[in-house]
This record gives sequence, C-alpha cells and structure tokens, in this order.
Amino acid sequence: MLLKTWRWFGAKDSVTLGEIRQVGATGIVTALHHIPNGEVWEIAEIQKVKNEIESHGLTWEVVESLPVSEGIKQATPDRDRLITNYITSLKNLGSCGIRTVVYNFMPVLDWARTDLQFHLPDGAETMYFDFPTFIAFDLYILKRADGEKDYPPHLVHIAREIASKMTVEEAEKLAYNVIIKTQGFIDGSIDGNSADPKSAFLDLIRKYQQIDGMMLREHLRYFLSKVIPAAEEAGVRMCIHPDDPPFPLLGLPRIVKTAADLQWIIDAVPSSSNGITFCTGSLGVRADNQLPEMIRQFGPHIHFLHLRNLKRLENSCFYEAGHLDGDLNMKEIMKAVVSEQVRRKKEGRTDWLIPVRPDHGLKLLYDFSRNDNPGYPLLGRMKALAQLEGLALGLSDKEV
Ligand code: DNO
Repeated sequence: MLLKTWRWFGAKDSVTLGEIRQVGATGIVTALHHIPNGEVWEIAEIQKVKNEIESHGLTWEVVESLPVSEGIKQATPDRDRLITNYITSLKNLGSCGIRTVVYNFMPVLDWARTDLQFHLPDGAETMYFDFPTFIAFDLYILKRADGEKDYPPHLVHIAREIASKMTVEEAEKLAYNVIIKTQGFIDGSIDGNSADPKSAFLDLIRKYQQIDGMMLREHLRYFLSKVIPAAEEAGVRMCIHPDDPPFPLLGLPRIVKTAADLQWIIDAVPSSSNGITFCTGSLGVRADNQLPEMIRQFGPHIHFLHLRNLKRLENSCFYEAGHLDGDLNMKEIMKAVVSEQVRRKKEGRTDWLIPVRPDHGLKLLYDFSRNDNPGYPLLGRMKALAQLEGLALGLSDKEV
C-alpha cells in the first residue's frame, strides 16, 4: 500500500485538483508559492490553501518546499532573522496539521537539466542532463571567471567544442532553461522578469566564493540546530531533498549527494524531525549510491519518497526514463520501501505509511496539447503513479 501523493503548484498549475483526484492520488504536495522566499507563512494563508485542497476530497500531506533563503545558506548577518521566520512558518504549519516539510540546501541553483525536450524512440519526451553542455553554459555562455578549474579537463574540452557549434538562439535557450524555466515555478532565485538574468545569476554565485563544502555543512548544521528543536515541538518532520544532480556545479558546493552526506545530516542534530526526502532520481545519478541499501540504512529517517528512474550515460550525463525502465531497479527499491513500512507498522509508528510521489514523468499523448510545468505532465505522471502502485501492491503482504 502506498500513500499516493501528487505535486500541485497551486492556483497557477495547469493540472487541477479535480484532475489529481481522478488520477488516484489522495495527498497533495504543495507550497505557498505566492509568498516571497524568507517571509512568514501566516496561518490564514496556509488554511486557505488547505481548505481548497480539502474541498476536493484531498489532504495536504507534504509541504514542498519551505525554501531556505540564500542568506541562511551563506550565513549572512540576516540569517537569524530568516531562521526565526522559518521557525514561525513551521509552527504555523504544525498548528494547521501539516506535518511533513521538504527543503533543500543547494546554493543558488536547484535541479538542473540541459534539454527539456529530449525525444525517446517511442515519441515520448523527457529531460536530459548533458554535463559537457552544462559546462559550456557555465564557461562560455555565463562566462563565469576562472570556472575551468571546477571541471575535469577532458569535459572542458568537449564543452568548448559544444559551445563553438552552438547558435546564439541555442545558447540563449539553454541559459533560459537553466536559470529561469526549470527554477521559476519552484521558487527560483532569479525573477523571470529580470532584465539581465545571467548577470543576476553570476552575482548570486559570486557570493559563494569563500564558501566551500565544509563551510556550507556548518551553515546547514547551524540551521538544523535552531530549526529541528522547533520542528519537534511543532510536530513537524523536516526532510532534506538531495542535490540534483548529486555533484558540484558552477563551482558551488553540493553537500547532499551520498550516504555519507545523509549520515552526516542525521548525526548533526539527532531527532525524528531531522529526516530525509529520499529522491531516487537525484541520488541514483551516481552509480556508487546503492539505493535499496540506502533505504534500509536510512529507513527510519525517510519521511517522504520521490520515485523516478533514469538512464546513466557516459561523462555523468543522464536522462529521465520511464519509472520501470532505466538503470534503477524499481522493484528492489519498492521492496525496501515496503519492508520499511512493515517494520514501522510493527514498531507501532503512526507514520508507517510514507508519502510517495511520482517525481517527474514522461511527456506523452495528450500531454503534448497541455502546458504543464517541465517534468510535471499530467498523463506521464499518472502512468508512473499507476506503475508504482501496482508494483507496491504486488510486493506487499495483505497487512500493508
Ligand atoms: C524538481 C524538484 C526539486 C525539489 C526541491 C526540494 O523537480 O524535485 O525542485 O522540489 O529541490 O526542495
């Protein structure tokens, strides 16, 4: 049995709550996307969205995300005020009965893809991350100073070739996709109306010049040491989302990539409120991340699941594959999930059902006549949800 959830981007989402109900999800994953990053989520605003969700017979299961401001990640003088606001929002969410909250600690850029319209042989469309193309964006379109040292020389070489063949339009489209299109609808750091998004983006990156991975970890520890006790008190489970992809980009540190990173986070502030969003598509980019094993290792701390598959290619490139295709063994992953649920149930945990959402989906069929957010088409995700549900049912004993 799965607690089937679905990401909904609020009133602006082309996928409606009515459609989501028909698809078979029961839980909604959403955020107050209209509240600027760093401001308090007031109870009245939370309640409004909650009521709307409930009026469709659905429940608001997970907040994705309560964004962590850049000031907290950079430890600017403003960070304590931002953390106080964060804690107030958590308390407000808890008092409205919303108990699971996702966040990430990726500097500047959230997820990254270089091609949002990669065609699979059957005509479906998916998203692709081509590392050399991303490097070409960084070094030759963004023109980040001294960036070459941040990538392996052979990839810089390929990137230079790619850049030399790119038309101006292609370069602009790539920059737009990375900086605005994939970020805008999930609380991106650059305003889509910015007159010069590339310079604004570079300015943000420059703020991390003195911040390496060790220091970013300490900023995360500081954040957790303040926020987790408050979350505990509010009855809220925090769950950090891994870095996507799970390696450094743009010379920026990324610190949620591996089992060792996750263990560090769990140990930093031990608490049942200090948990993980287990995102198979993010962690699975690295072949050294053994996902079923990691689910067993971190089981008690996994408060939310993003299930997705991918096909790894050379040079750390990958594309998102159908949920039962690709390099990740979804059956083994689901077995580990089901066992964790059984274990929790036996232990008497009330949160034994872990909310799961099909994270991204292929664009297929009637999706092509819709205008859904990149990665979040209606039919592709509906198919994925059905596949995951079938898999879970087939693997479960009758108690779960
Ligand atoms: C992309 C998403 C991420 C995720 C955040 C969580 O599709 O998986 O943007 O929501 O990183 O904070």
